[in-house]
Amino acid sequence: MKRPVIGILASKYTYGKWQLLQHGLGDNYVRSVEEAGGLAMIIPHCTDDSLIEDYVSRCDGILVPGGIDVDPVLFHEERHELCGESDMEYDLFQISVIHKTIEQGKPLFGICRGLQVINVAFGGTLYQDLSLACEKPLKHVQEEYRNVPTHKVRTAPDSMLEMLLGEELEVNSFHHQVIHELGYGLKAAAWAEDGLIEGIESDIYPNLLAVQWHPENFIMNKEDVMLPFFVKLIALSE
Ligand SMILES: [Mn+2]
Repeated sequence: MKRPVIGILASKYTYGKWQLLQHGLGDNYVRSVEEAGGLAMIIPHCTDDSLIEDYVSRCDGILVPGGIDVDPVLFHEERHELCGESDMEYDLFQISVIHKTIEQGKPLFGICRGLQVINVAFGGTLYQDLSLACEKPLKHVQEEYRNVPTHKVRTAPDSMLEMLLGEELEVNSFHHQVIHELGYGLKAAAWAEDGLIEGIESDIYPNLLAVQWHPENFIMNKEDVMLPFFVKLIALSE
């Protein structure tokens, strides 16, 4: 059987003496998709909507990976001093990919910034920093290495996440922003112990799943407990 093609959105950075623009993607994303039975295809960032539509149409599923903050203008807020680096052009590229993925009825998965930008693409808002979300947030920017879980997450009963990963699990954490108001049709599917949203799904769009942690980094462990997340992405994309 042919492996489903999973389009993963490239990050944007400059490199070398001439600071030329690059399209980047962490190896852990690629390996996790391959290990779960898919083919990883990097979708380069671009500003042309017809190109974006074409890229999405060549993929069987889309994964929006981690990255920098989302520009608060996109959820109608002024920039808070604690908001990090953002790139409006890049945000608009990703939002366009998300809308086209939904239009084409393809599975949409998100990781970390991916969850945040999906929420914004559906009209939701973010807390620009964890300190604005609750009085005593857990440590969500861990010092430990990428594949080491540092906080617990509880999944919603009867959610896809519960089915895939159980009622409670240990996750890694590398985010200083979180969801504030959920976007249209989205529902919380997992929470950290401080009540912050760590996963989203949708009743309206059942092939949507996004998490605030980084499941791809667990591919570095001997036993990859997060592989079911990627297996589900591949299964929905078949
Ligand atoms: Mn976290």
